[in-house]
Amino acid sequence: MAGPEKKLLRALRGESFPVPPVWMMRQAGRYLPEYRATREKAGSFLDLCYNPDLATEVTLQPIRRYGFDAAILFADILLVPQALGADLTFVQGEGPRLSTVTSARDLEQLRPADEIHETLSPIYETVAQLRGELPPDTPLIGFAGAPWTVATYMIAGRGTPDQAPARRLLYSDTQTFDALIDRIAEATTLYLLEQIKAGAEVIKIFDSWAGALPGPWFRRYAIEPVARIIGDLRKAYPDVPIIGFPRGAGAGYLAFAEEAGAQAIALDTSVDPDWAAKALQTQMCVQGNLDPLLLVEGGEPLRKETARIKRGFAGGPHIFNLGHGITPQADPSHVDQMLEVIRNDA
Ligand code: 1CP
Repeated sequence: MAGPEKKLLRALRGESFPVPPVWMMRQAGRYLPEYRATREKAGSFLDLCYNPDLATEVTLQPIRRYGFDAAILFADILLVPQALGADLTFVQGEGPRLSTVTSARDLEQLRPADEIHETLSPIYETVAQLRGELPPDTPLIGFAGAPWTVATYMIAGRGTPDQAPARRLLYSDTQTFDALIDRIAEATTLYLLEQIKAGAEVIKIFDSWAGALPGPWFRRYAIEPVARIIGDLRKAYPDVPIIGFPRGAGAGYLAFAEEAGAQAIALDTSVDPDWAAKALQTQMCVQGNLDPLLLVEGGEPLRKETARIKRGFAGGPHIFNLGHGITPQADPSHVDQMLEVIRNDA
């Protein structure tokens, strides 16, 4: 693509910078008054996701306010289950509720993976609109959930602290569980291919519950399905970098880095930067991993930990980010404090 080389894309290709590129997970969200106002206008969270004008607007809000080095499409990982035919609602203050898939019969009720596009076409429209409206030096990140994480919501019908329903289905009806993982993986590949076709320049795959997988199953369900998706995306679009996020993987981060085929690995808050700099950053670009609670706290603790992460990853390719999403309780002025430390190139 012509035009200025975007810093985030250069980091993903292995370059390091004295001032790393920076964006934040959930950078469009309830901590911002302008987001709350737009969301109110949209009606519900899902109405916001499926309204290309308003979804474009909330994607751009944090770029205008903070000048981040990347924008992330405003959507949700649970739109794929919805496109597969699950009933989905978001209960204010409580989170998502879905119809559940816990048997071969439930699985039969779902749509084939290649029938998702009718539901998801407004999302592709948002991507295209964003590519027209973003500043030329701000790349657009498209995303989806990883099959395991999406399956945990489809099986339980909601968020749970430990993903017990999904783990139980894995043990009690492995065949149905595997078929569900395969259906989600296939749909996710098609969804991400369309996002790239519409203009997404980077893809992030969120495996937010990778850490809930029992160790012996990590490779089979957190690495293999993601590796298949990445392989298929790269066959069609070899130059689009992919960021993996096996949150909570612990020791599994090493195997993920070596085997999933991602160009970068996003680190959760539990990962020690000193370890990751030696064990992971020598192989690929790393992204992370400030504790989002520090953006609630602000002040000296925030400045100190921001500087520690910046310093810890100064020797290689790094995208500064949080270890998980920014919370609604975060103070928008604390984001400025974080950015001051990152952008001061001393
Ligand atoms: O406005 C609101 O009240 C809804 C809050 C909200 C927002 C702002 C939800 C509900 N989703 C989103 C947007 C969202 N979700 C984005 C947009 C882009 C950005 O980052 O700015 C992204 C990338 C996601 C991804 C997502 N959704 C993940 C993976 C990342 C993570 O945080 O671990 C997950 C697990 C979800 C599911 C989901 N969606 C929303 C909630 C509250 C949840 C978690 C449900 C639960 O486990 O209880």
